[in-house]
Amino acid sequence: MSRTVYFVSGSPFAWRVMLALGLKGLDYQAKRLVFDEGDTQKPEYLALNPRGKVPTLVDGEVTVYESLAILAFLDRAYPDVPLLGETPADAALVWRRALEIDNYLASALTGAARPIFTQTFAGKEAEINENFAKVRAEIENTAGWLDGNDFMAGSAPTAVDVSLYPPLAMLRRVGPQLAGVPGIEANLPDFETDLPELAAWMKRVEALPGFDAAYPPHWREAA
Ligand SMILES: N[C@@H](CCC(=O)N[C@@H](CS)C(=O)NCC(=O)O)C(=O)O
Repeated sequence: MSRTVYFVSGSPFAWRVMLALGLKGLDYQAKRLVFDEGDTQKPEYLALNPRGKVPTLVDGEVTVYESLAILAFLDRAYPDVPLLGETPADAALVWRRALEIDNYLASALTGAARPIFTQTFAGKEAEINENFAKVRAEIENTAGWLDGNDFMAGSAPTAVDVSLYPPLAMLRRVGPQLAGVPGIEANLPDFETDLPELAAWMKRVEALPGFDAAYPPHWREAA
């Protein structure tokens, strides 16, 4: 049976799905789309995902979009290596934290970073800096989730880990570049020195099966 993930390089929502597939040991074909080429707005892609966003998973006869829905589908379809914990209480914790990532961290990150990367930030500096303050608070909050465990919701990796790693990796990568943007005070932490438990957790995620295959190709190309 064929399994395809449509992704854009660096999309944290697509990256989490690819990490989840790797963690479960599932083979997949990664079909790279390019925003600048209009790939996500082409009729053949809109037929799969009418919102024109990535990711979309096509798994045999099943097509799913919205990354958290994809994780839920994968966990029901392939329950080995659970992404949502073992018990109802585990599942509640995993869902809560995954939703906190999307509703608070990812939304603040988008509000802060998008105007900078699209060069439309002039006049919006105060709002962007407010979003960066929210991003910093959310990062510190997530560091507390470890609570002495190896992963974000206990001793094994879950949907929380695959959802949190991509935005943090993005922040770690862009932080130094933002330092020189006029009027912008991102003040992002240095993970190694300011949040060593989080840095150690990132290394554990980087050692998980399938990590390399999911790594954004344009980051690899730039290295
Ligand atoms: N809630 C969606 C968010 C997906 C999303 O926003 N993807 C971005 C890339 S990171 C996208 O495709 N944006 C294109 C657009 O908004 O036109 C999910 O979890 O899948």
